[in-house]
Amino acid sequence: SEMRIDVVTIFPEYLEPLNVSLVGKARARGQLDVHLHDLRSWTTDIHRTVDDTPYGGGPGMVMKPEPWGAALDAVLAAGPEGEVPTLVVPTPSGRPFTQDLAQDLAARPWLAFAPARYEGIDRRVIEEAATRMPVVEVSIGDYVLAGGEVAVLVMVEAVARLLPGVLGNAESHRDDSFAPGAMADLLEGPVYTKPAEWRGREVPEILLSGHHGKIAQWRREQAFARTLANRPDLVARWQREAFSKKEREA
Ligand code: 6GU
Repeated sequence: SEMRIDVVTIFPEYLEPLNVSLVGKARARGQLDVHLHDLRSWTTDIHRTVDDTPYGGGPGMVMKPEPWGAALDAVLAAGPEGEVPTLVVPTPSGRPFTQDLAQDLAARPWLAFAPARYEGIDRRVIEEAATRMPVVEVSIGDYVLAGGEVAVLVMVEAVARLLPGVLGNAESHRDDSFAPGAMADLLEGPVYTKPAEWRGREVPEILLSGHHGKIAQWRREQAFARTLANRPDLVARWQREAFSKKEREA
């Protein structure tokens, strides 16, 4: 049930955090098999060139197709016979990375990530790869990073914690914000630990009461208030969904 992950990048050192904490431990336990590759090892010129000027003009540089083509050929050849990875291409113009997509990716045995720098990768690389393997272009949010490497860290961490046996107990992600089920699409509320008073601030009394039903109710209210304050778009979506359900039933 081990998952294999390949990452092709011009900055393998940017992926060093994959040795640390949850992902590092999953690797050490053999739950995750991560292979980092330097894209420049598939260049053939003395300058190890990976970029060139864009056809049609415009700012910045575009990643050349040849090193990416050779790199993806090598990644395919290095994996299990007859299997192909799902290729994840981080880009601000991709589809949004969500908990649903993290779960979809976590169910796949082999992922390959192709983070770009500059203005992106020559389009033909993505088109040709899609004839050989599933390809998904993914954005981690509505802002622009200098490259896709940090997005790979985000996605690998979100996927790794969903793999069987990676988190301490299976309960740990049941209440996650965006997890499917009762708390679906509700943000998590505040949490507290000892001491019961700190710098004159007390833990909400209800949490010390031992009334499990009232505590659960209070937590739902807190979660709702936080969702309304921080994510009014989610609340508006529930309202639209409730309205269309009523329409269907009418
Ligand atoms: Cl996946 N890549 C880059 N370069 N910028 C981003 C992004 C990805 N997602 C949001 N911004």
